[in-house]
Amino acid sequence: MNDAATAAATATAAAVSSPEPTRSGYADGFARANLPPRELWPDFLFDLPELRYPERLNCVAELLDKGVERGWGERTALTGARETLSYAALLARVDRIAHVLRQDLGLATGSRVLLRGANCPMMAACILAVIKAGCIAVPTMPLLRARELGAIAAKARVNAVLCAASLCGEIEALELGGAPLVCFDSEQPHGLEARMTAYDEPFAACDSAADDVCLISFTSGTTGIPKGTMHFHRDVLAICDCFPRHTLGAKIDDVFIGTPPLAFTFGLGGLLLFPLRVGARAVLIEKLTPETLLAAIEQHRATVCFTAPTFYRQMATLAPQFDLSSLSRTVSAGEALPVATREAWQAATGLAMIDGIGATEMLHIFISAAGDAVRPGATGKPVPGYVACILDEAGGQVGPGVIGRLAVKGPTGCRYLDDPRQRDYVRDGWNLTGDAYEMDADGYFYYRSRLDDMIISAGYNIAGAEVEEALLRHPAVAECGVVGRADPERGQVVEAHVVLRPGHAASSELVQALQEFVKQQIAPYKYPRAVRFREQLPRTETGKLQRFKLRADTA
Ligand code: 3UK
Repeated sequence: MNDAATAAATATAAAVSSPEPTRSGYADGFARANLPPRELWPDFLFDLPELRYPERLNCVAELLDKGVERGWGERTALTGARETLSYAALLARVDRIAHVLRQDLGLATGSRVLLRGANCPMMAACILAVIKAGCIAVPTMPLLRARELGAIAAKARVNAVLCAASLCGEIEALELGGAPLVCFDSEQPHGLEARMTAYDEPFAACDSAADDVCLISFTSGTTGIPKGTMHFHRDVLAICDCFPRHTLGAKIDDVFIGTPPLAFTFGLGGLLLFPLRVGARAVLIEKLTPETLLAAIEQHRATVCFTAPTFYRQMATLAPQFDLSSLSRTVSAGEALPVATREAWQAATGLAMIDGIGATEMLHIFISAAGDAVRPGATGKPVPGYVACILDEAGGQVGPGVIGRLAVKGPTGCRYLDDPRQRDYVRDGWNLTGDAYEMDADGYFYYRSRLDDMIISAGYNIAGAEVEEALLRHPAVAECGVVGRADPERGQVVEAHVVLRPGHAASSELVQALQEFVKQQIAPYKYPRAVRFREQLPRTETGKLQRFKLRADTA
């Protein structure tokens, strides 16, 4: 290659991976200024042609305005408990809210807007409007209290808050440094709906850069100070063009439903962004239980469901009472999917579960498998667009059959907002999720445990999930969580916390029966030396078991 050709090739490569930031479309430079230093970024991969986005990009204009231009205006975009919005109606609403943000509240582009609300069309419209207006969405979960909200508002230096009227109490208790609070679902004279009536013009989307931050999502971490993960306009489209396109096979006539909050990126993608990308419909309902989710699937003839493994386990028992014939794909994420749960769900519905591991840092799912590619016990293979491997303590890649740290890269990756923990999550360009995984010779990835949850007992490494798997096969066990408890002799002992199914009573005979049952299935040294019965297990709003609470409970 001559020099000119080499230079041209380099220039093309540079444009694809955009190592230098482009001209920001924002007046307020807070987000860019607080990105981690370049050398601490993960590598980004844009090998797939569908991931090469233009330099100027507003992801909401791409998802919504383009959808209407494509002729989807009359199609249903969102169905809530009280209202249904077509694509055209959603666009009109988003534009009105965007006018309120920029004109009425006078927010500069690049401002951070904290959002608080349960899953419903209005919450969805607010998130989209913030991003279309060139502001940065900071969605928060309904169960968060003033102290947690205060930490998030301070870290992201929020300039305004949009909050569902029913959840305003916790926000009013905050010191927001003058940032306006506007309530929606409200009849107040200064509420969002009242302010929106002043505007019915279309809103021209902010001319943002593909690498301008549009979303700061705080990790649902069970401990420590929350970490804000920063995502670009291009990242939002990249998640739509990877898992839903290649693994899920999202289609225009799909009806998406599920439980994860829109403030959790699992829900934001699965219940809003993915359906919009293909012109499909999303059903957004708050406070779902296993029963009401099943009823809603039947009522709305949902085709795609997103929820956590424990929800599927409870739904499997109830499924025969409902007509679920519309469902064709069900996605489980947030926690490891036990084989017993996969089997119970498949027996009840005939559906092979699509397990997928995602992370707030990665924005969405990056290892998964669907249909004939499913291998029970494995999460799956890297979703097209991503690569993954297993690393040892020293950072070297290990081969099949060796447990190590899961490492991944792709079009999305970790960029914490001003946080020293960036160095822990990203090493040598790889994103380290904090999970212990193992690969097989065919390239399938198997979850073993969280790295910091590995139980070490009398010199053996024991993955709690494996013991949970075994216990879940017992007919008396509804749910369980297995942790290591400090022990003077063995370092740690395996301790099982068990919720019984109705009709079973706690007894020392049952403890022994469960211990024997585990020994029959897996290496006997892994059996739970302690078994405790509980009414329920402590979980986060995102469906994750709070193991630290089990360990702390010495009662
Ligand atoms: C665990 C899984 C085994 C794993 C998430 C889908 O869960 C999400 O994001 P979080 O930041 O947590 C990430 C951690 O959760 N995990 C998630 N899925 C699985 N473990 N099997 C799975 N299928 O420890 C991971 O590191 O809360 C999930 C989409 C978006 C998300 N943010």
